[in-house]
Amino acid sequence: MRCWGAGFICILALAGCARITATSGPGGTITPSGGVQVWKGQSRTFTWQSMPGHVFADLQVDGAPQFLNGATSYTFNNIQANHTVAATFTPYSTHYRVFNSTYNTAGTPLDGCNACHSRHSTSGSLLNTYGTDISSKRSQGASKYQAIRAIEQTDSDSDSFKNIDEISAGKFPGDTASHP
Ligand code: HEC
Ligand SMILES: [Ca+2]
Repeated sequence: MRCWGAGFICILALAGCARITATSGPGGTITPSGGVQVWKGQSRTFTWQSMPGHVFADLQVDGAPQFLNGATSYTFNNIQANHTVAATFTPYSTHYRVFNSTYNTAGTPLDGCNACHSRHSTSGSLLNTYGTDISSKRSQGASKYQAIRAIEQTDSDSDSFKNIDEISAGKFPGDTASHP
């Protein structure tokens, strides 16, 4: 049963309703969006989609960043209070393009900034261990392409799997919790 927006049923049963406010930044959309009314105790799933030239960057729930590891939806279970959910998107970076075209990772969990950044950071300051290894090759003069090729046999996150084996398996080479 639906809980109607500012409508009749919700006014009658105000105590039984909660609202989830879903927003998306430029470069993408979230579904459903806006003020979503639900009956308390219900669940609600939100999905997001980036627009061409952009990639999903970050999901904040009640203002807190979520660590999604490639998930493309978020579900509130047993909703008891109002919540917010906000998806943000970012334009492609060159590193991102080079990585995706080299390893064919578009549409896989690795298709995002967090292959190299611990979490998307618009300042670019948060590199994970794999990103840090790329960065040190770069400072020795390697191009972006050369840098990722040069560390294929390296185990950046020390989880005993080489970067190339992790990437081939769709796992994160800079995250010890993710491996084949
Ligand atoms: C394949 C690894 C990789 C991916 C994927 C990646 N980055 Fe980066 N990024 C780096 C590295 C490494 C640096 C540090 C600069 C360098 O060494 O080239 C960096 C630096 C940055 C910077 C700092 C400015 C600069 O260019 O130095 C920004 C901003 C940034 N990245 C944004 C992004 C965004 C946004 C995405 C996703 C669309 C992304 N990055 C995806 C590796 C990556
Ligand atoms: Ca590894």
